[in-house]
Amino acid sequence: MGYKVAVVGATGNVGREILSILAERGFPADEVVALASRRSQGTEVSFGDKTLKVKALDTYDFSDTDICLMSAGGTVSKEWAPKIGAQGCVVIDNSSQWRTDPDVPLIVPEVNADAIIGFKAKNIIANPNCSTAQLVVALKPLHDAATIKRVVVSTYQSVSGAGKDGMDELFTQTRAIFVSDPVETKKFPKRIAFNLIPQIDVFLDDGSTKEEWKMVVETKKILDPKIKLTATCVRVPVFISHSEAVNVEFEKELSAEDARKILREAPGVLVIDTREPGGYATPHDAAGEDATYISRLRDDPTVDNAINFWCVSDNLRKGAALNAVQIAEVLVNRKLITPRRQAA
Ligand code: 11C
Repeated sequence: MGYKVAVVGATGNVGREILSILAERGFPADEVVALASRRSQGTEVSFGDKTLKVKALDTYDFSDTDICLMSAGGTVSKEWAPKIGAQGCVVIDNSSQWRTDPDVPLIVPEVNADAIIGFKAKNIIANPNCSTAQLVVALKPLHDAATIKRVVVSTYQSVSGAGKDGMDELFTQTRAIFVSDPVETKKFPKRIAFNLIPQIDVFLDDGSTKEEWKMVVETKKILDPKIKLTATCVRVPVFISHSEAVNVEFEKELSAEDARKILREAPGVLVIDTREPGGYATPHDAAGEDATYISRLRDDPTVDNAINFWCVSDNLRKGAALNAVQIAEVLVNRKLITPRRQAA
């Protein structure tokens, strides 16, 4: 018998993407169950060429479910992940609730798959923030080659990072501007259509935002606590894919040309960089794709051993759903879990 997999938050942007990636990649599941709040009970969601009827999370029995892919926000995760884990089902959580817990591994399979073994403490594995996931995929092979000292990153994050409401707000405001209707602002702190907003998540005491803080602490946990990182996170009027302008300073010598060769061989990375008009990846190119795209590789002549590059990836896929499914694949491929219904 194969695995039984539950998807919590199945009606959301990321939940729907998880279902489609499980089907696309032929995940070895005998049964996939779509779960959400009672409000969504009975809603139909697609799973490959099948349709699943959403069941209510709070009445579902996890005792024979092997893996729960959860994308329902921090509050749901705080309450439910420990309860589900205690029933012997491994939770792969997309929220920020467990990422800094020392007993919960924070995993990007291309970067730190070996750390997954720590899941046994709580039966919970955390998926990083979307802006961190694509960044560490690009940084890992460079860190292995020349040891990263410092990273300066500016992000250009799509509205889908803020969920369906964020996407609806960009659409509605854009339409309102075209037909000269009043522009309403609900989800974002300022107008997002034909604008950009240098704030993602709440402000912290030091003037940074929580999104910027997440990039710092998550990169340290996944890659190396010695790496210094400073971030400026910006919301842009793009529906899907986050982009990042990255400056990296190394301990050892590493040119942009060396980096290009290393990144061409790196797992999960696709280099598109022909130094001509259009010879780089844009958010539109990355949407619906699995890779982390690297473009605009060049030396930084203002400091020793430093390079600049541009990094783009689909935030709903590598930044969330794809990474979560890849974590589930690591559990299965490394035989860290066996189907519970077979054992019974
Ligand atoms: C955004 N990165 O673009 C956020 C969304 O910690 O998982 C994901 C938040 C998180 O708004």
